[in-house]
Amino acid sequence: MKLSIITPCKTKDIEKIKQLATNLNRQDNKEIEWIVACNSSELDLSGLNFPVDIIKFDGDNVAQARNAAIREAHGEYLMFVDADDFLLPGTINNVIDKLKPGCLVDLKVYPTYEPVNSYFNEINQKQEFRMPNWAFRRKPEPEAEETLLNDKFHKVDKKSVFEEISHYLKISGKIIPKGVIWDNDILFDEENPLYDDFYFMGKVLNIINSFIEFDTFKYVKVKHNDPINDPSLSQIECDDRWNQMLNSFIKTADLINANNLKDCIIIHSIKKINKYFYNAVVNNHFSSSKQSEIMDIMSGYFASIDHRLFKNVNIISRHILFNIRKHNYAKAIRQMKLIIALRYTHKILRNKGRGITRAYYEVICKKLKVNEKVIVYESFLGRNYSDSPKYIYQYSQKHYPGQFKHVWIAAKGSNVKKDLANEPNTKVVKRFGFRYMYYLGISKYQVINMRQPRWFNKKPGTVFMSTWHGTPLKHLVFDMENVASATRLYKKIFYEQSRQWDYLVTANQFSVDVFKHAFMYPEQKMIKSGYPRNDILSAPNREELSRNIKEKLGIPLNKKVILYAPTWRDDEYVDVGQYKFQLKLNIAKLREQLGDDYVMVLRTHYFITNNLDTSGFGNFVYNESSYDDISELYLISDILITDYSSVFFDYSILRRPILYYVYDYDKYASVLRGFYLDMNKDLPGPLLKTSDEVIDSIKNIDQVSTEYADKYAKFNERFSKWEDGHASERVVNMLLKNDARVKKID
Ligand code: C2G
Repeated sequence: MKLSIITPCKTKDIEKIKQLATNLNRQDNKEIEWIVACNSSELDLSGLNFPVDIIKFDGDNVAQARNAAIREAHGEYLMFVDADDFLLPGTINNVIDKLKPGCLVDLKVYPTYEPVNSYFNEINQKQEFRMPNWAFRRKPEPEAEETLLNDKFHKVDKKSVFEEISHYLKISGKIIPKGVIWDNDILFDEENPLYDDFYFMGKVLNIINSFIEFDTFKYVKVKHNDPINDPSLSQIECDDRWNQMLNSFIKTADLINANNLKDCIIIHSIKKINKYFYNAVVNNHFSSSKQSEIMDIMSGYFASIDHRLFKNVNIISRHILFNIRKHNYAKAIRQMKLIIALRYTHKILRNKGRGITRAYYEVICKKLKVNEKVIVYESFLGRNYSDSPKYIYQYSQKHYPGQFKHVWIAAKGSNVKKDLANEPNTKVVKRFGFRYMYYLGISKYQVINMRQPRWFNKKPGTVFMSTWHGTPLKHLVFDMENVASATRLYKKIFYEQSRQWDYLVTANQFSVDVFKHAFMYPEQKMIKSGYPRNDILSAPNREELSRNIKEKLGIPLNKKVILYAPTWRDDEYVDVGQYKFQLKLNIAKLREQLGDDYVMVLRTHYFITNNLDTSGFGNFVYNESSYDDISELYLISDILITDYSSVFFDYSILRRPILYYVYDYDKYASVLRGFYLDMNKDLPGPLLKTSDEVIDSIKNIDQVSTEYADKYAKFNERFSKWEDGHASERVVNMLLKNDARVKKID
């Protein structure tokens, strides 16, 4: 047996293990032995695509798992592949002939946030590996050459070498001769499992000098995007991390014989400690007395290091670290605080306007007393006067007149100020401006339909209400595997922000059930009310309202109205948070075939920043993408065309026909998101892939309605049972329930 592949496994990794088996199968190589180390005997690994040896180990950490597997390995070489990582097909065949005793093979690591299952497709009920697009861009591999590690580390003063060392000290992508490991008793560090491979690879590099690097056949490392439920070793938050890090640095530096390598490792450790120390001071970790034990370990370590190596950090950091070395801990912390303050000031000055108002919030507004009478509202990041905050506001104005000061947040370029110009007791403030910061700081109530800013500091005694903005169809947050459209820390940040919500407004039981897992939000804090924004759809005077809105928009009263309201696509963006939309619906054809009886109201999602040019469609298309309130557009329309947008849940309250124009269904459903509903079964209208199908359905809309009548009724039963036109009342009652001063006027 040539190669043993070792994979530590937790019980919950079972799906990933199945995918890795498929991946190993695609290596088409008979000389691989696969060992999976697990501490539970309950793991059922039958029926995998690749033969596996299961090793049961005692203990609970990854170092123990890997060590147990090393002891049982039969291969001449060892490779460590974690359950959620994989190798491109052909990788093993490409390198196996080049393995040499005493020589380390190093595959370049390709880090990705794409979830492992996006690389696998179901084909004929079997999972098949799907080659990622980037893999096709591979250049032919040049003849891999043997290099000597010592040559590489010779020039210790080269910055790139220090950066590289952290790569060499990780096991991902390394193939190591087993003889070297067995003969030298090299094992993972079970006492410091968060840094176990640092010590392990340190020992390996101490023995092996020659290595071959492969650039194009990569080890694909899937990075974790859910630090809350599935943290990687580097994301685990635990009190012991500092101890483990320092101990592993000390142990590793101690065992290395070659001076160049030793220096590189020490420099790497100094830089890492400096960075950690900075973060620890930011988070106030070094204020408690128990941390002096860690400072003592640091001081001892620094005292043992050749002081010349400190020149690799900048002069200020060096000064601070030397103070730690000299046991001047309080002074080191003070100096670090000063650096932090200076950096913060620099950031503020660089950001100019927004930085200064933020500083105003941090330094002043955060400390101001709460004003019991102020309610702040924000809808779609201040872009609109709309959605549930609007109807909560209107209800409070009507039933608690003169009892509150209402503050609306308006983004630059929005109509909010205009919309609210004549409203009593109402102020409109510019998002991120001084007054915005002030009112966020002093308001007792905040009613917001998306997330609050990350830096927002909810004060005790205040009430934060998240109304959210739709019944979920697309997978959200913790159910989303692909967070390509969001940042690496998206889930963690979302989790922390939603812990500040006192209430979450929900439209139906289905949403309650989804939010429990998608947001990990407790059911007892959800308000089961229906959406305030939908009250208008059951208003007794909705005919009259509809006529008024049509007149306001100049829409002819003698034509029927088709509302086209698609959602955004995670992969079609111009910049962070700015998405574009390509109109795939053949509007010219729709106009030609339906223009006599219909007009179309086009409404793009609020994330879409490109302005669609509809000037060529005469008086057939009304582009209302910047109209404030989509609920009003629902009221005036006779048919809705949408796709994966939550708009149809609300629209269905009107019981009018809904068509789904889903030209990119396969991509959206499987690659971009994934849905909570089976779109093929659960929807109250047909899925249409072409403009012709859309036209045909509109021409035969009565027939479509009859066909979908049963499904529509079931859909209403499931999603709009709570929508009786009184959601605002229920929600405001909850919002103000502990406010003894207010007096409701019916
Ligand atoms: N919306 C709109 N115009 C559109 C699409 C959406 O005004 N063309 C508004 C609707 O109020 C809708 C809300 O934005 O309910 C959310 O839009 P979605 O298309 O569902 O997408 P997203 O913003 O990703 O929210 O739980 C709902 C999810 O959060 C989805």
